[in-house]
Amino acid sequence: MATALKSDNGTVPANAPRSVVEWVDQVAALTRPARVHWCNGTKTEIDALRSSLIESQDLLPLNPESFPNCYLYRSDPSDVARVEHLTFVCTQDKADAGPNNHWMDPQAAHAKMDALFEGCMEGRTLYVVPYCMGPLDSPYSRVGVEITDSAYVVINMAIMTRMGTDALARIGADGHFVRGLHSTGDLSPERRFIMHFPEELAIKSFGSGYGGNALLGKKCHALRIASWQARQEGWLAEHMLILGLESPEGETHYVAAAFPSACGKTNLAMLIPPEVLNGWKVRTIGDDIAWLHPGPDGRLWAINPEAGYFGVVPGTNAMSNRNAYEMIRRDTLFTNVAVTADNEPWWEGLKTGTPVTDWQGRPYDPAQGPAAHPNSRFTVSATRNTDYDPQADNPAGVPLSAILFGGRRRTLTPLIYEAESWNHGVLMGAGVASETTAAATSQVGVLRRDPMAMKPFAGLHFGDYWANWLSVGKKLTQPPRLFHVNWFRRDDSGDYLWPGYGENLRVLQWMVSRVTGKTSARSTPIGFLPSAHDLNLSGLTLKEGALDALLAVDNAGWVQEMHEVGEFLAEYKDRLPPELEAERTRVLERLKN
Ligand code: GTP
Ligand code: SPV
Ligand code: MN
Repeated sequence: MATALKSDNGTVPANAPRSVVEWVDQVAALTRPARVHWCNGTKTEIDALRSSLIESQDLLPLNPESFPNCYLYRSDPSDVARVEHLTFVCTQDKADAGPNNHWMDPQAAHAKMDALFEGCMEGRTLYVVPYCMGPLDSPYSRVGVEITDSAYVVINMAIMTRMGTDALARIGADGHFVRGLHSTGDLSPERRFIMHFPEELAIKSFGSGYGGNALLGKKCHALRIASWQARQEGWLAEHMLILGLESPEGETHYVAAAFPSACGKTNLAMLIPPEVLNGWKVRTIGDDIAWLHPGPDGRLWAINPEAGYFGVVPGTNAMSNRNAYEMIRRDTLFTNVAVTADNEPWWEGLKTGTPVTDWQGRPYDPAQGPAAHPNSRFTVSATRNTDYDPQADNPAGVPLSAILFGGRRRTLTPLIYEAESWNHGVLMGAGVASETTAAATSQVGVLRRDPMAMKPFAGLHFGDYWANWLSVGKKLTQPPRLFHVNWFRRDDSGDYLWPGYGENLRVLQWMVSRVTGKTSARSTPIGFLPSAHDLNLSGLTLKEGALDALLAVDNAGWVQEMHEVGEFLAEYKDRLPPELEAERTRVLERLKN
């Protein structure tokens, strides 16, 4: 049996499969680390890694009285978000990556990346991080190993995944695992690439230590690689939250929702009902990723592959999301927030306290921009959420009653509308458009098509991805109902028409009443909408005219929209499923009549 280099963590774990050991050896020969550390995921290990990061001042302890066991990490100022222009899907046939991805020939990509990885870990530690996406005992879960030279990545992966010895044991039983190789390199944006090889179940990421670029179990594995596998195997890997909504009568409905990055998934997943709606209860299964499988009962079953939250910090306060606000007051890793004189974390939208040091560690000066980076993040275990649903650990997952698509759109798309059929819903999801956010490095606020919130994350041709959605739908005898929502409509002065956050429950209520058949709806060319009196608005004051605007279908605007959706879909040419074009034509005809 091959042996790895001498490890400072004792030796190679007894349960390490040969395939993993051999791969670690190959990578160590290429990257030439000073030592190899096989992670076991124990508290002792993570505590020691954290202590070493504190010693090197990479991690700053925050106020231990008000924020016990909380730490601040400041990234390189050029490394604060996902880099979509440097993210590639490398398939043998370029067509398989689709016009929706940047593509590179796999051989060329390996050569490029291996040249960067050569000797890059000299003097550093190579960490071997075995992880399981999903409950350890779920048939739907998948395993991977990330090799990284960043201790910050290791402590994040320990929160975000089931990491360590048990995951390694599952690889032994599985045989297959996703190989993720990561190095922060010298953090030069010139030498930063996130490469995916779906046919090889491999990822190579170089030059960034940030979230989605570096925590390879998350977007790289659980979305880009998994969406490729899902299409081959007949399931769905999606950028969705999962929540359980319990009515006052004690009936629970599980709902998944796909909103683009920084468009409200974590907030909806942790919703606290407004007081007038007491008796309702939301529990969180997941806040970012869902793996959906058609079950033998004809329902669609969802698991959350993650074990923690990597959430947007700005905007979190006791009013908007009290759950998250309380949750991140202990045992939390903050990245790129500001700090107060009391050494407490601070961010825009917190509504209390004053920043003295900005996210880059400079004395705070409003002339230099926001105090916290707009994409500053918290990493925290899901179990810290007081409304964490124990069903999240159910190996079978939860059966979905509804799926929501949504985007951040200041005009046109109503507060909520419902698809007439699964295929119509797939068109609705495919046509999602949303204003870009700080979660990726590019201009913010630009409207772009982001089908199913998967534009940056589908590791395959969108035509093939939609075909898979349609074929999954055919397997479901009790499909979830499909809806589209928009919390982000604005008036001419730029103010939001809808209060959002906890008040979104009123929209979920209508959705549940549709699922249970307890309410009728207005049939319009774009789908079913509630009338104003169908929504429970007690105790809510909206601006004059807001509700009418939120529930209106602007015919001329939608004709234009459907033409634009048509142009967008046409980019997918011969791989575009004809059913989508048929649905679009049907909607357009209705709009014109
Ligand atoms: P990712 O983690 O990037 O995938 O983001 P996410 O979809 O989980 O978004 P999140 O819930 O973190 O919200 C992003 C931003 O939108 C935060 O600043 C929130 O305060 C804000 N936000 C969330 N929900 C609402 C809402 O209903 N209305 C308004 N106006 N803003 C919201
Ligand atoms: C997103 O951008 O959708 C996130 C954060 O959830 S990241 O992990 O960077 O992808
Ligand atoms: Mn996300």
